[in-house]
Amino acid sequence: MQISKSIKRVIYWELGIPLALLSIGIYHGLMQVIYRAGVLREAAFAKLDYYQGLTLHGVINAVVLTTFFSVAFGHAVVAFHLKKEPNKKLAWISFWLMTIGTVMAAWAMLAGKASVLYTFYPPLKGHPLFYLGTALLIVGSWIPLFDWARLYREWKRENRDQKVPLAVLGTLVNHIIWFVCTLAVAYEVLVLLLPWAMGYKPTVNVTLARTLFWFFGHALVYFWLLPAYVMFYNFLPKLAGGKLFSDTAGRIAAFGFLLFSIPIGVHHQFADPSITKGVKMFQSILTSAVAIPSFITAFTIAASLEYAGRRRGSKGLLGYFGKLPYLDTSKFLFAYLICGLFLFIFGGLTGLVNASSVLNNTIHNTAWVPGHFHMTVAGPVFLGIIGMSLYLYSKTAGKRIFMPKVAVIIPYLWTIGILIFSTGLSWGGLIGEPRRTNLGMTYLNPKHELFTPEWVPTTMLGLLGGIIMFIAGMLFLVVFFGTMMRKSKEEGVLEFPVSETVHNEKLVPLFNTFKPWLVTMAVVLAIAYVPAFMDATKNPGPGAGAPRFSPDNPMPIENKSSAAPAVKGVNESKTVTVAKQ
Ligand code: HAS
Repeated sequence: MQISKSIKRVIYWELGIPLALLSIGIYHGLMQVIYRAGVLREAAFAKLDYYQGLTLHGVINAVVLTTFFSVAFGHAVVAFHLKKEPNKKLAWISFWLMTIGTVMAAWAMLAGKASVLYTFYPPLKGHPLFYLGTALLIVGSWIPLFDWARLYREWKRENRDQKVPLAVLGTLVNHIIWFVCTLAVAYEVLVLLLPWAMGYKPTVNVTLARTLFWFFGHALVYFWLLPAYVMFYNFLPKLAGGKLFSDTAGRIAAFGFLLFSIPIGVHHQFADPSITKGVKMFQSILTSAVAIPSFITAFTIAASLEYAGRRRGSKGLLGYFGKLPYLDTSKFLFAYLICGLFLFIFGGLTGLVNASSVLNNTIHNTAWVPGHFHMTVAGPVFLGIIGMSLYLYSKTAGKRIFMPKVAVIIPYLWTIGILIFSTGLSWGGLIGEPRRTNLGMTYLNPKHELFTPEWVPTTMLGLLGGIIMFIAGMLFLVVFFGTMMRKSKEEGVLEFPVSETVHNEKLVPLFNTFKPWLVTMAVVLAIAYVPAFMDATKNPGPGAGAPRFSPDNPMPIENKSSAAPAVKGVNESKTVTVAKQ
């Protein structure tokens, strides 16, 4: 199908800007493993401090790239499947809000005024422009949902007896989750953090801020994941040479995420004393429930791949794995998606370990956690994003891929890198290696009294994996921007490799409408979160809350020279430890 130049352009900018920023993001990923392995034993390199680099790494890779991509991919999916174009004016307003917000936050981070990591936990204080920029990025990404919902309603009126295309259903579910969960972080930023960061309020309730953040924070990971799920269900079976095993399974999975993505954020706060045991227990159980849509996906996609393999002549129980188009340059997207799925097996299993409040005590705030999330967000999510960005751009621009053989090898190289890197981090985490720590300054410095030799092999594995990932990432940027610089060889079209289904399943009205799911979502949210917010409001910690701290000083900002804490009852050194972790 053809789309207007204006919508094409908005999509290109939304793919291109975050991918250009990715060069900064992956450079700081490489610096992380270098610092942590003790190769560098300094607090800063090239005038960029360790926490500044880690903030840039997290915010660019996990927030900016994912948000821009989800909006661009959403425009393409909705336009293609509903055969209706998004409103151009709204698409550009959304783009500009997201871009201005990104520039504001990027300035604050690059100037070293917001080294507060992507979780921006108080009492670490960032520059107000960092918070405002993040808020603008979020508000910009809300706009398309309302426009797509309008197109969806129009389409429904015109196609009363038809199933809503699964890809559109997944995209709408994703942006509804995003809209609801970001309301909490918008409140945190605008009502709690901004007035405090600007000095209008002396203290902030740290527990409440963290609870609001994680209301958003865990749903955020499914906002990252769902575009990849849209690709797994709708495109992967066709790329593999087969069909989707069950479309209904995809619908159940999508609505399952709608119910269970948000009311589980407290599983990031199992160690927070202000939240009571009952709330933690309830959200721990719901966390197990959120794994169900992923288990459904694992079996449905495995069955779809088996179907494809058998069509290609495979024999035996697992013979189909040998018949898939792993290195076919004309179907390079397959390589990105299958590698992501493979990594997600380990990402999912480590997630289930985290979800148990008992096991969580062992791994919380250790290197195990980045070990887990690099096999999820840097696995299916990142590979889906870069693979689809290249696919979408080359198709709609009518350009051939630059270095196609390299393009198809990149995801395998990346997967090898992640497997080595995450093995190092997970192993290190199990023997106490902390996350978010510049280990080269102390624990990995043989001259320091805290030197811990057990962490030498684990951080060396991290370093080796990190270098391989860096090479794969840079190669991708060469391929993507090399493709951009090529001349168009044919007319560009918006086209996806849409899979047919194996069975012609009946339309089940419950899985073709949003209303009952939205009501249930509201009820589950209220049950899970009203008690959590009551806990957080009742127990703000010592004093009325925490004053402002900068990452480089254990004293509150208001009272730099004095040994006494600025606010009665606040133990400043403890507060800083909590904030960094
Ligand atoms: Fe998580 C922490 C629990 C999924 C990301 N998670 C994090 C953090 C991030 C993150 C970024 O309960 C750190 C946040 C921070 O900075 O503090 N997570 C889970 C659970 C799941 C889960 C239960 N996480 C994700 C996804 C992420 C992500 C997805 C990003 C996209 N996570 C936790 C918990 C913590 C946590 C605690 C807090 C830890 C702490 O203490 O700080 C589940 O959704 C996972 C379910 C997944 C599965 C896997 C299904 C497998 C599939 C693949 C099949 C493969 C096939 C192909 C068919 C059950 C679908 C085979 C092909 C071949 C070639 C073999």
